[in-house]
Amino acid sequence: MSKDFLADEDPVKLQEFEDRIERGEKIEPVDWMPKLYRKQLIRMIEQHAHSEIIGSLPEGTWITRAPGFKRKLALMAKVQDEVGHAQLLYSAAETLGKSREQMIVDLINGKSKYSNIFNYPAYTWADSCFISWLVDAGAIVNQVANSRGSYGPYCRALERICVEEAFHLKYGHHCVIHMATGTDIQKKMMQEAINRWWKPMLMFFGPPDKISAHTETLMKWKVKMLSNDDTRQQFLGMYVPKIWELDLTIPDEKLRKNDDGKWEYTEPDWEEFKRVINGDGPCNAERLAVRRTAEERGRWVREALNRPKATYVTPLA
Ligand code: BYC
Repeated sequence: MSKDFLADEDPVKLQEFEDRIERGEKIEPVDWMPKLYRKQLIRMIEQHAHSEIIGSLPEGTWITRAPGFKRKLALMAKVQDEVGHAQLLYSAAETLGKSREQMIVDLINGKSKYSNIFNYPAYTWADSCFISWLVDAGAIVNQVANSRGSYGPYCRALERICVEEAFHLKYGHHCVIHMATGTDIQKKMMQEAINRWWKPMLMFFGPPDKISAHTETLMKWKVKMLSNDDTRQQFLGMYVPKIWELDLTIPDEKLRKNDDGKWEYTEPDWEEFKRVINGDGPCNAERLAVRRTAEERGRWVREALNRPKATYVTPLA
């Protein structure tokens, strides 16, 4: 597919572009780039931005129900950070020529994708703890790698995001430790959350390399610095021992580290993954309905800000 897309590119410019990437140079918005590079970056950064916005919804519902003032403060700050990450990422995608308004329209119409994992419900506080620790952990593995990639604005956004995510990770780990070492009921709640989220978590890193549509092209151009399987393996290596350390189990009897250092696991249901990312998961309709409402209610603010000849009234007092 990528060959067809590249057929009408200037071969000299394409070679120069690929040489620059090979040398580890950053590509900036004003630089020449193949149309496919631009298109793939818009797709990926836009999906990432949407994931930050939608990802703040399952956790956001726990702000009012967080157990205690300190947890409430920390969760509020975390959710605010996630929305801020979306702003950074929408700005990075805009440098490639797609407007923010169009990205939001494509999200709420179901045209653009966002991460599979946020289409599952956060039933209990323990679900929110799982997201804060392990979903953020998975995101960090992906983002630290890709922050060393080729497109300047995306890499700089990722660097900044990773610094904030590191705080989220500590907060999430603290929450899970508290639950796992608390009362029997707390520990049971945490275990049930792990059981619920494990398969969507494995899917979070994308389909296996052998069926991943975009990995080869994106890795060649250093947009993705690790393949889906390598990111998943890195996550398993870093976090399975930490989960076991807390005397929690993982709902996969096959899960183990082989002598070659690779983790063996039961493949999640990739048909379910396809259904969920294409709009048919447990919470897709609810998530998009929330964004649609936000778009409608906030429209007057955006229109006012965009009015070229806005007149401002001086307050009387
Ligand atoms: N979910 O060829 P592939 C966060 C799609 S937010 C949905 O392997 P690619 C957080 C893929 O788009 C951080 N769709 O794709 C926020 C493609 O479909 P299209 C989330 C997925 O791009 C708040 C098709 O499947 N992180 O952590 O090479 C609170 C084929 O896949 C998924 C990012 O967004 C998925 N999981 O690789 C707490 C990272 N996986 O577009 C936490 C940025 C695949 O052809 N994204 N698809 O219709 C990436 O790094 C890459 O896009 C992926 C997939 C590794 C996810």
